[in-house]
Amino acid sequence: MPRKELEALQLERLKRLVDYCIKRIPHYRNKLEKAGVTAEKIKCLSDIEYIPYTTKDDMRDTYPYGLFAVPLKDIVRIHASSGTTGKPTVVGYTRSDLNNWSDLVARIVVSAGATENDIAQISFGYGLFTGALGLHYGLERIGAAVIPISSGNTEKQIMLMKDFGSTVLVSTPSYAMYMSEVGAEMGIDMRKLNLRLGLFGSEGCTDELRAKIENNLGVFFTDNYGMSELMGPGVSGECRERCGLHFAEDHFYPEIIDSATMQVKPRGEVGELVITTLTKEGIPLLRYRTKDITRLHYDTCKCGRTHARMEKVKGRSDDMLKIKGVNVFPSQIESVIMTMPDAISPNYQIVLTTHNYMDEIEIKVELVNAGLLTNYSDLENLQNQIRHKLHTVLGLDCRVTLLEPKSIERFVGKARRVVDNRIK
Ligand code: DLL
Repeated sequence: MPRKELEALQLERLKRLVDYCIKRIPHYRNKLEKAGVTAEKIKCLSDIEYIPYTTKDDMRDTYPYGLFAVPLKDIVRIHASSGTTGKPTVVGYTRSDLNNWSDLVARIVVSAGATENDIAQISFGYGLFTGALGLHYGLERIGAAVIPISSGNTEKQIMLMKDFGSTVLVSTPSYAMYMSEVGAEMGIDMRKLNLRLGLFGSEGCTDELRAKIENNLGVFFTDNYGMSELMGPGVSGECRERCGLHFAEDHFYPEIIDSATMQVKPRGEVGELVITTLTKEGIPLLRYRTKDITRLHYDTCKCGRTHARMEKVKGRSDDMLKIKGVNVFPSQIESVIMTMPDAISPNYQIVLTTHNYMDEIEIKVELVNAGLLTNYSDLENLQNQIRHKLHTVLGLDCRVTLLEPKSIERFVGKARRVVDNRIK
């Protein structure tokens, strides 16, 4: 859709949404009344700035159903966020929400190159997490054959991948990497299987890890992004050009803000992504602060799609580590580790502690070959090389510990790589 038409559609939907929220959700009615916002006040898209932000706290304060805009009889599915502490955030879908969700995921998988001829192995965990069912229905919608295997039981995954001839793998990048290790241990050349496309998402992945996964599994890696509060996967995804994730702007209106001042940033700048759902019925969200850091590009993609392209998520504003006063994103550390010689596996852990009231950072990395552990000078050389590279990239002195192969925990869902034991 030409951008002019798209923007007209967004404006019409935004006005309707404001009216819908005022009429149906007391929590929003109060907030909007306080801010003096009505549908009539929204005359152009930038008038969205009159609307107050929504945060996870709004969802917690109204737990579980307080932000629902429809009676429960009209809700046909409930999911919840994968948060590890406290109460989860709850999301309800109407029949129309589920229909849109399948369409949006179908869009993403088609732009990544999936077709009705594909056999898609869904190795996300099925359950309250939105990843598995989201991709499941989107892939079914395009006519692919879906294998709902879920996550875990990795040897069986690989056996079925081989026997069933799976052509598409759906998982987190870290689980895909782990699968490639287990496949190698089983003596299977994963590159010779039928896999051709990876629909990976739900967590960040550096270009270096992406290249490793592509090489180990023989797949074309595509990234897709979403969030349970907003719907799940289906918010944005890469096309074959892989120059950003196309944002479903007809259903989600994106803004980039400065997390500190909460001001909207000019187009093209990096900042926190804020999203307004334009079509959701069950639980619409106004200017939801995702905490994810990225940048949007509005020029038309080489593939012809006009929807804005979101750069791959750089990190979360609440993931950013402040170590000895220096801002560090775990992805920067991952980048360094991935570029190290083949002696180092892509598994690592970042451990933070306090020593003499100062932050200390230790990076634990695994060796590929245990033989190196007996050769002190090689080991020291490697350690120094990594420390030096980390210092150049981060501007920080890190302790580097080399560990035996396979000694760092593997993940079948989202990886947790940071252990923060600092005294707060
Ligand atoms: O992870 C939804 C999803 C499932 C997306 C499957 C894509 C594929 P949550 O569990 O609520 O939802 O986690 C949302 O995960 O705010 C980001 O911080 C992170 N995230 C999701 N996709 C990506 C990605 C699902 N492609 C949170 N790259 C988001 C980087 C991602 N981070």
